[in-house]
Amino acid sequence: MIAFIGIGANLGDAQANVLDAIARLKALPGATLLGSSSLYRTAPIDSSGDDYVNAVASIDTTLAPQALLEALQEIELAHGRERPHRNAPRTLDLDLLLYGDETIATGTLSVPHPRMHERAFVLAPLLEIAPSVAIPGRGPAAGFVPQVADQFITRIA
Ligand code: PH2
Ligand code: MG
Ligand code: MG
Repeated sequence: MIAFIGIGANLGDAQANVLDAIARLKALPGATLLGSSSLYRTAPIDSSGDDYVNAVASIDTTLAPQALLEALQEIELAHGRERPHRNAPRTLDLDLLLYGDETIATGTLSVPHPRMHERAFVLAPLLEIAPSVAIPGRGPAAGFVPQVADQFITRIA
């Protein structure tokens, strides 16, 4: 299955954390890294603290969605991720954005990520590596770009 992972950080050395997350996805058993976007500096959306560093990676994986989610959470924990409150600043956040064209709604997992189409920090890196990708139930991701044009985002690397 082709899956897309959103990567974000705004605590510690955010850029290093994002790059390390990509390296860990590359090394993840049961997954092959297909691509990774540039890194972007982005203003916090519904969140406090410093600007974020964001990126998106694509993998080809045999892991089931829940197993993939748990693997992503292990990588977050390896970076000392703490969750003092919702949308708190974080050393590393890995979100399962898309899992093939599946729609998943369980207690722990919502795929497609319910707010991905409202966020430039997801859409810009996602479209960089997958220009024609569609969000199940919503349509082509590119169609949402005009609605996020007011969100600050700049490519850094
Ligand atoms: N993640 C959030 C909330 N707000 N803002 C930016 N710029 N980047 C993020 O990754 C981000 C956010 C919740 O995960
Ligand atoms: Mg997130
Ligand atoms: Mg998350």
